[in-house]
Amino acid sequence: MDALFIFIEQIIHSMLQEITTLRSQIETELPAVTSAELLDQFRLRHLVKKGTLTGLMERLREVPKEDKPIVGKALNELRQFVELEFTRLKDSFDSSQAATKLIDVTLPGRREKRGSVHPVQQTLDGILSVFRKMGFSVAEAADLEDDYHNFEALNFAPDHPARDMQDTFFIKDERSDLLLRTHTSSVQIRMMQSQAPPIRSVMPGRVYRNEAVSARSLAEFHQVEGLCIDKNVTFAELKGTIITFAKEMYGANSKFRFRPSYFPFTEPSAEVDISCYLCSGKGCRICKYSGWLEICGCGMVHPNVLKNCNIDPEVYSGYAFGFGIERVTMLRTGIDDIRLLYENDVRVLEQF
Ligand code: 2NL
Repeated sequence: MDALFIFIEQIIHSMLQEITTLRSQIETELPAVTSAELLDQFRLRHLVKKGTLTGLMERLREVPKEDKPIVGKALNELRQFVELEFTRLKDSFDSSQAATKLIDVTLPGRREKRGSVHPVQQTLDGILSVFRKMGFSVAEAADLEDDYHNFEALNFAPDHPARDMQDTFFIKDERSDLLLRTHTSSVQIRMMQSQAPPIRSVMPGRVYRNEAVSARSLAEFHQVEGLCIDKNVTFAELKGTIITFAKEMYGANSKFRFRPSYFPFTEPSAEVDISCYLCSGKGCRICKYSGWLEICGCGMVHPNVLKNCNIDPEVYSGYAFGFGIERVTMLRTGIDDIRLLYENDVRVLEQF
């Protein structure tokens, strides 16, 4: 019994001795580990499966259960010490390597990508500045509208196709008549209802249509509409306003034509074309060989619309017009796919 006891005592003693010896051996080795290569050799000596530390760990099995905590603790401390030293050296070699790379002052600088005003916003700014010069004020209202301001007051028949779920985004709500406005005409209705003529305003804003996205149309886009109400306002004044505006925007040499059209809220109604900027009317791919590009819709405000806003059509008359800002941007920039305007690819945007 005594002999066995002494034998076990010796095992513990020699294990602890070996741990101490290994530690001082490693401590003397460390100052010599001065490169990544030497560090790797250090790792192969001590930290791999066949290394010194695992060797000692395996011999922990020989230690009796009640003494395992003391020897185990000493071994763990040694392992932690070695691993810590290893990471410290590894980090210092890694970062000194990175530092040498960073301070290569001969490398050319990387150019900073700078932001700029979005082409659609540039177009809007240009449009508004022209209309301000012509005496128009600017008005805005919420994107969320009700059926009355978006359709009813604008003389849309109850069964008009635009009122279909297919064309308009309706909001699911206890109030069933909420929708995302399909044009900014709703802002004009609100203005006519809240202030007496004379009115001379343009209304820019985001509008929504339940349409498939393609190179030519988006479900969410921007419009500017204009409205002028006063005594003795004529179609001639409408023509003069549109042509003056469009010459400012597209150049004084542009030619225009007014074609009869139909909108529920204007009578008579017209669509305006500009001579193609690319072929000056000769016919090309952009104008589909017609020589003309459509730029806006317009007309004299329908008497029913005036009545809905408590304006007497016997005393007052007015004109209104509307155009898509993305469409003007495409004509101005030559971008032929409307989706490019919203993919926010810097390579596209930085050109304008
Ligand atoms: C187009 C055509 C247009 C109007 C919008 C309007 C508004 C009121 C009364 C009468 Cl409150 N008219 N707006 C009139 C004619 C055409 O827009 O093609 N837009 C993209």
